[in-house]
Amino acid sequence: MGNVLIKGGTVVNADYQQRADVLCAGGKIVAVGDAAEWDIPAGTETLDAGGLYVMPGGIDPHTHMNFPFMGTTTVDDFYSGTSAALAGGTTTIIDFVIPNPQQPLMEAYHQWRGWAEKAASDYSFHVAITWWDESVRRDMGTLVREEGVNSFKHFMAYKNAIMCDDETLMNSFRRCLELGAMPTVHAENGEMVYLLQQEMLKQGITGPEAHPLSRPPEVEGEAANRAITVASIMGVPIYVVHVSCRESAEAIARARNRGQRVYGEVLAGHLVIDDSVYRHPDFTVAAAHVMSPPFRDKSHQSALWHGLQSGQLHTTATDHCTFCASQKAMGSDSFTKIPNGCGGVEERMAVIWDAGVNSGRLTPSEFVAITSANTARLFNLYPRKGCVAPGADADLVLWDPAGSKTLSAATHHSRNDFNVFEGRTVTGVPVFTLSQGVVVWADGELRAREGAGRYIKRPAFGPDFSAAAAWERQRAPQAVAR
Ligand code: DUC
Ligand code: ZN
Ligand code: ZN
Ligand code: ZN
Repeated sequence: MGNVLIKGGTVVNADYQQRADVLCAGGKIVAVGDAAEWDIPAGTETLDAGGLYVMPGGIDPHTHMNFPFMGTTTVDDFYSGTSAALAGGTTTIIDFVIPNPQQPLMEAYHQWRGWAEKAASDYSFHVAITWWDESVRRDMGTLVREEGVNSFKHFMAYKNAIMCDDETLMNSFRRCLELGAMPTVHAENGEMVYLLQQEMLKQGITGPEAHPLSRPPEVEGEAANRAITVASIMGVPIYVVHVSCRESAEAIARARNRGQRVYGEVLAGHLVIDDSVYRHPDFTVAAAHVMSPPFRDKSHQSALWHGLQSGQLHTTATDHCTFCASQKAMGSDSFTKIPNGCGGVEERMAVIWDAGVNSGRLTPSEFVAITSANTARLFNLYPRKGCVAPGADADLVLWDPAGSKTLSAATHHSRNDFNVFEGRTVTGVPVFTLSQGVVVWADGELRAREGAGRYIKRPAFGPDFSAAAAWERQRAPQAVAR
């Protein structure tokens, strides 16, 4: 790994900005300050960052690469998906191991680890709990203690497939508490969705326009409230993935205002795309937007922005889960068979900068917080990831706030044939991306290297986390001695 000197830029961290040079060596940041005071080794590559922001590379805490789902597999594997991420300034993804019900957790985990070996960027895994028995309980312990998994995902939707019932939520959340791991939830009431889907089909509404009607905001709000309630009873923190509507944003804010540790993630797509896409006359276009939770009417977008601005919501992600037109066509006679998922891993940073920073909703430091630092903190990657400081990984994005581009499937790096941000012109773009101190994106040229990404272990929070939870439990009445 050569040395790289980034000269003359403005370093932006979540908590401060400064004009500074940055020296990278051996894949790490070794100095931040004034290069005139340093001995620069011969052969160091210099990047001129004049007029650019130097920020920690994005961390996308929610992607699905190489995901076998709804009878097919995503078109992006770990190589194409992480390559697209690097082109967009994202240098780490946290993907999901999703065991089939009854599949041993460790078997699924090793399957995903194998698929991910071709990743071009660093990556980590949340593991989904899709069923429960003693072996699941035991394997959660192995994953936390030996494999660096500190978060477990629970799908409250997808009945008859990967959905968790409340008993499994209770069992798994209790186990998360013991292990110091973070429970996360996909909050949608799967029973209600299932019944509403059947009603749509009975009424003869079989196209993609039925998708959002079968998953109204109320089903998300109910599930978010329920998961938060389970977490409160167990005294464990909770992270709600893809908060898409006012109902779940409010559930999170209410619980936080009571002092509960609840965290929320927002997808770039939900911030800027609305549900009119499902009424597009062309099936291919409407189906390309089928993901869960669905896009909402515009009024929900301001609730999500306000949550990010106020600190009641914390991270941004994409749920990057790409299916092409021929895969989406599996649902041409029933919307319930359209594989759920949309892309965005390359576009997230630019879309949020454009809609967030350029509009005055976010400062550059707040942008760093919600695209990188907060995720690093919540999932225990900080300060290795999520900040520009000596000792951190040299995962950086050099951002041109004045550069523009038009997002399109014709130019994106995902293998998908559709881009949900098609035609959107954004101002604020990544000019250089560095991964492990290597320039992997340079002014439109992608130099991703298959297999260069590393699996990143995330230690559990352990005793501190349980101590915080024990404080919650003190509030429970003590047994009365008679
Ligand atoms: N939602 C999607 O749209 N795709 C993958 C899984 C999910 O919950
Ligand atoms: Zn989900
Ligand atoms: Zn997902
Ligand atoms: Zn195809």
